[in-house]
Amino acid sequence: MAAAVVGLALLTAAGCHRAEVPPPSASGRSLVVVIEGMKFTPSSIHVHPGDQIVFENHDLFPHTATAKGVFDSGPIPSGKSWTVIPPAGRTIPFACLYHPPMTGEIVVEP
Ligand SMILES: [Cu+2]
Repeated sequence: MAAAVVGLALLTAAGCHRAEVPPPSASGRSLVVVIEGMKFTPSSIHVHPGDQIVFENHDLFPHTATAKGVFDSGPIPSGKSWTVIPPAGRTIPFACLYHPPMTGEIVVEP
């Protein structure tokens, strides 16, 4: 019983900072793209297959991370994040649906 309580406490402590971010897959890394000041930073992200990208919205209003036909975050509210594992074998341009000048690209390296 005591062990279970300790385990729960550890889970809670580990999960409190970014509870919304799923753990990376066994083979993947986790890279963060900050959305702030109407920009994606970095705007060009190089990843390997299986890596996940976490889009964190630090602005005070919603943005999206949208690559038409590939992925669409939907609105990411202020202070929230959204995670995607991009498909392998291509370069994926993306943008914010609300602010078309906000663009970036994901280069998935072999
Ligand atoms: Cu936007």
